[in-house]
Amino acid sequence: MSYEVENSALLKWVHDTAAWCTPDDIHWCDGSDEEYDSLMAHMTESGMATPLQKRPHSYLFRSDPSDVARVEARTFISTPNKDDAGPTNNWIAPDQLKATLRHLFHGCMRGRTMYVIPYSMGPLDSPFSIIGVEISDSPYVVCNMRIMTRMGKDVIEHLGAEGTFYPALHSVGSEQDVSLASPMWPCADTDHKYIAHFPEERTIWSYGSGYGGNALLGKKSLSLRIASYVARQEGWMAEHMLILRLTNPQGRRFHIAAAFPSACGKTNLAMIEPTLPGWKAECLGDDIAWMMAGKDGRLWAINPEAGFFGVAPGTSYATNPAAMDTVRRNAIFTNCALTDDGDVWWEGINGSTPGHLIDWKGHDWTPENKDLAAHPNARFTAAMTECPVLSPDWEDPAGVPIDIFIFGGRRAGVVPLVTESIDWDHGVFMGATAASETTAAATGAVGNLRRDPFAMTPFCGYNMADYFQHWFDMGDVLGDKAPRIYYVNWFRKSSSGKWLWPGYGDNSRVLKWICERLEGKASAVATPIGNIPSVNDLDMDGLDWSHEAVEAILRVDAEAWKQEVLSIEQFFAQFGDRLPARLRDQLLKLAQRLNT
Ligand code: OXD
Ligand code: MN
Repeated sequence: MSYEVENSALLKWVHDTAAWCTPDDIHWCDGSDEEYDSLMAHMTESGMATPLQKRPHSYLFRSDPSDVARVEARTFISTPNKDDAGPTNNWIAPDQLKATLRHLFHGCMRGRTMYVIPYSMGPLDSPFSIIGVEISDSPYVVCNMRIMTRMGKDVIEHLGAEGTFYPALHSVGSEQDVSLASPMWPCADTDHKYIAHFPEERTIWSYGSGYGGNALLGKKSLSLRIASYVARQEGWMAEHMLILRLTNPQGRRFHIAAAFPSACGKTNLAMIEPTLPGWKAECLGDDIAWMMAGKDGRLWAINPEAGFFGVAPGTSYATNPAAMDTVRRNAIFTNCALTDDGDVWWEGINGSTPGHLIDWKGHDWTPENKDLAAHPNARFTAAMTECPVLSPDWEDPAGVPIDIFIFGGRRAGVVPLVTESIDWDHGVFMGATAASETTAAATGAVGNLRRDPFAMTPFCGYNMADYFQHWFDMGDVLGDKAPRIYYVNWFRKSSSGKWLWPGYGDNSRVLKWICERLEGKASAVATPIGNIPSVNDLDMDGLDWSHEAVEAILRVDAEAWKQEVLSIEQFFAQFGDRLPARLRDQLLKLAQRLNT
């Protein structure tokens, strides 16, 4: 240990865990460059990491082919009372789940090193921040946590003798001896993977997967599942949202927090390069926002993370130049393809397809090959500080004041490009009924429509009906200082299956309309589903677009929305009496507006 640990609760937990998991060694992480480099050197030696000749200080990893995404079916919210986890979460009683896991964790680190990873979500000096300690037997996890969080010695100093921390225990599982040269990290088979959360104890136990969302426990597990539970108790919000600062040509700033399901373009929007002249965007975060009412009554937000864990396929200099520049150096890549000259490659990176690659499974690949060279959920891990459009205020311990909430999803039909909520309650209804076609970010079928309220279905650490009520409660606290709420759909298609909207930098056209609505400058048309820009309200300068094409993307089809009402009714039914009356009321009002 390169530092003194005075915190007896931490020392005891580490001691007890070591006695139980029986690692060969214990390594207390200090978060230094030397530590990172030496772990990478070790993993390079064992064949697990491939240093990239073309990107300084960057490495490629490949997972086991079965360990490529979050496993929602194996993710549990273990509250003593099943109803407190609610119908959208998997539940096993804490005693039973712990008994199963006690058995699995027993001796699971034999032959391996146990890493103690102290980390802070949020800047150490922020009133928002939470200290966690993850114990893991994966050096890949250590290196990723170093990028994704503030990790190491400073956290231990901050914790001191008496400070409290959220414990998280992780093992890749498997009997496989990782000291043997292995090109992939080991993992357990699907039925023995458990991503277990005990919200009342603020504790996480994750077994059997080395993949990001299942293993980097500061991210989804602590900052969303556990934090959302704590946030409700303490009166703040933990949301699956990017944070973006937009400055208009007159120099007025708008702060936007936006929730989209996984792999629906949050990172692209967080790093948007507006195509509209004079508009400037700065990134503050691409995945998670913690928000509290400030002394001024407004809602203030921080991004608790220190890095990006983004989806690589589809990222290119055309779609997200800032992300491409973010990963030029000091990055970790997972399940991307490898070029012969030592660079990474993925579908949608643009440019010509190389004649030969090593695919994400480690096999030779040529363009005739029908399989994808990179896994569709291949990822990059990179520090926020590598991002060329990072806001200078990204670490402000007070956060930034949020003006606008945006919800959205991937919908080929029905949902127009942008809709403004009528009021807070209607905005909460929009968030609660958000729906999206599923992506490769989680295991399971891709392209199925599912309701994903507030993009929190996989991440809400308690009963979703109570979470809806929490949104109403926050609105009551914020009153007329509450952010305005919008719903967007960049993904609408024509009947022949063509995208109707160019997306990416041109999404700034929609953001401009939203900002001008806040300033009272832009007009809108009231429709049964909310306020929509008319064709002339959207700034389409510089785009060769017909009136009809803009109309098509803004169209509200009342008949299709009547079907939506039926589907929302079905979706709400699962929450029974726990569903807030204010949501039922909103559904009724929508039905009435559609029928008149
Ligand atoms: C993520 C996800 O990794 O949502 O951010 O899956
Ligand atoms: Mn996410």
